[in-house]
Amino acid sequence: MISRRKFLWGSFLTIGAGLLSQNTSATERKTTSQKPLLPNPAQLFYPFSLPPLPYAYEALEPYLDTQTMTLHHQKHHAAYVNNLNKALETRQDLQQLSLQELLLRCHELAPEVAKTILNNGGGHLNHSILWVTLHPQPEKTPQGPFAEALQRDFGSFAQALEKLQNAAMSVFGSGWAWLCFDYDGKLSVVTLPNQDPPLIQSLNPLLGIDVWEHAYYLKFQNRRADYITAFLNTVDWATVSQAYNLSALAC
Ligand code: MN3
Repeated sequence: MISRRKFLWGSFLTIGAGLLSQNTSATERKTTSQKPLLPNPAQLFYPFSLPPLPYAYEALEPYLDTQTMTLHHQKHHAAYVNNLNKALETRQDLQQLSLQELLLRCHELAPEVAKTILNNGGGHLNHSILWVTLHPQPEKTPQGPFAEALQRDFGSFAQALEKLQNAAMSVFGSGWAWLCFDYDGKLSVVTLPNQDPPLIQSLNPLLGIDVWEHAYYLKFQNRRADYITAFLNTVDWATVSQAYNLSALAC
């Protein structure tokens, strides 16, 4: 059963994307919104595909190394996409559902199918968000209503960063730390295990730090704190700001 709040949340995401595509011409969009949009899971359908990285594998050096980026995208992310497609191959009933619907409703299915969809659908969505929030020449400062919301909900941008870093350090085993906002626009930092996406907690993700060992072990080994510091050097806060500001406008 999907709660009304979650139903509204789904519509909210869709309305946000719709406003952007219908009310702005391609030229206007280029001038007002030059950053990539975070993927909208309500618009992703079977068969799912691996999105290309929006930069070269070596582009985030020296912070995130070429070999890790290559394996992370071509092997780990690709495996989530392939396993998700494989799980739906013989399920025409599920092939009609968006990735958002699959993730919100998978608990209604047999436990093994539900687990496969959550792990691989979540993995696909989380990594699709991850790649677009990073940039070789990142904007270092949050902008617009998002900057004000950070101050309101954390005290300052620096305090928000500290909370996110601490959360990423605190994840036990495999998982992610996320900066999210809820239906009311309130920002929060949460940790989620495995590939559980913030969506299933009725949270809209803005930035996730992947602290699975595959994300950093080749270069940083057990030095997770160094990885988190390096990672944050590649975050494009203009993209993250835009993701919040566009959604706030759609409210
Ligand atoms: Mn990963």
